[in-house]
Amino acid sequence: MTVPSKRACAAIGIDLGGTNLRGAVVESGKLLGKPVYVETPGRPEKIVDALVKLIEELLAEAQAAGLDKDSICGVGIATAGVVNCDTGEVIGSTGNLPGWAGTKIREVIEARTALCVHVENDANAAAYGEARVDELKDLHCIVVVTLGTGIGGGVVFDGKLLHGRGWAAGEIGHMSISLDDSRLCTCGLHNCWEAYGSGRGLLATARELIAGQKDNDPQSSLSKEAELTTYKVFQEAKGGDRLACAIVRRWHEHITTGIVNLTHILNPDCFVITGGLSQACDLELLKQLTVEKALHNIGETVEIRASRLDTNAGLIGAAQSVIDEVGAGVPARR
Ligand code: BMX
Ligand code: ZN
Repeated sequence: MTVPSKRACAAIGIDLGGTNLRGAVVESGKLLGKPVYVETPGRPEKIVDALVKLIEELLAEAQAAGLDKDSICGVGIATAGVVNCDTGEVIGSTGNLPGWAGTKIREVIEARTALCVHVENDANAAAYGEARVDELKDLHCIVVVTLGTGIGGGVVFDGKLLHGRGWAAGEIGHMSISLDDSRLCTCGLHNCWEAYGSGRGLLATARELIAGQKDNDPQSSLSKEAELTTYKVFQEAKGGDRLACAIVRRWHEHITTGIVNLTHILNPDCFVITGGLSQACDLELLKQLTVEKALHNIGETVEIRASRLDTNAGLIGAAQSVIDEVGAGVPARR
């Protein structure tokens, strides 16, 4: 494995989600070029091949920009799933990445690229990246919520990520928010927050509300959609479609339920909302609903902020963690 030079302060960051792999070279907390996207292949071996190919591509891009291989600290990989950061192995995964659990990402990528690799859960990596942003770096407790294919989370206390005994701290998408067993999550459990507040959850809510419509209700164009998409629901809501507005409102109520639970457990300084669906989220409405549903004085004081790093939070945080690890000279994973 290449031993990075002490001066190295750039790293490759990759965010591996259920839909895309997104990678970039990160230097001093900023992207060197535009992020490169690849569709996430369906099988674990193919995902590993795609990771290696992406790393080679990004190394070439770094070299073209004047960085030699020695100035690259290593590769930070943010992946959906529960990750043992000491070994870099995925130890748990939902149906969003079938068969991914058991993949020794660090071992195989280090062997194939001769670079140092740090692997972190995607939402934890996003939280690590966001918590370094100037306005947040001195706060005591930050909770990052990623709204996308699933709901991910990362909790940062005094600048350090919470990992938990079995590395599953922050798997907030799987907190139970119902008792009626009507929603099956991709993790195999019922009633998970993710089954309501993620993109898939929004579509499940849409199907329920469409099915509950009465014949004499004003007809929504969503009822005629052969294939519902989150995009379509948000578009129709923007155009004032009443059913679409009701679906989006219910989605916000579902998201608020998780935020209120976390507020009572952690009493954080702030929540940062990120992920592919965060742009569709009305943060003022979330705050208003949180104040309504949380204990007096707790809901009022918690901030709900938009992400500063946007959809690059995971890859920036992952790159930063490998830079910090190499800088510290010792594995500083917990
Ligand atoms: C799921 C779970 C989390 C992940 C979250 C967000 C898997 C494969 N994923 O709850 O580990 O953080 O989704 O993932 O187990 P995303 O794909 O929506 O970004
Ligand atoms: Zn679940």
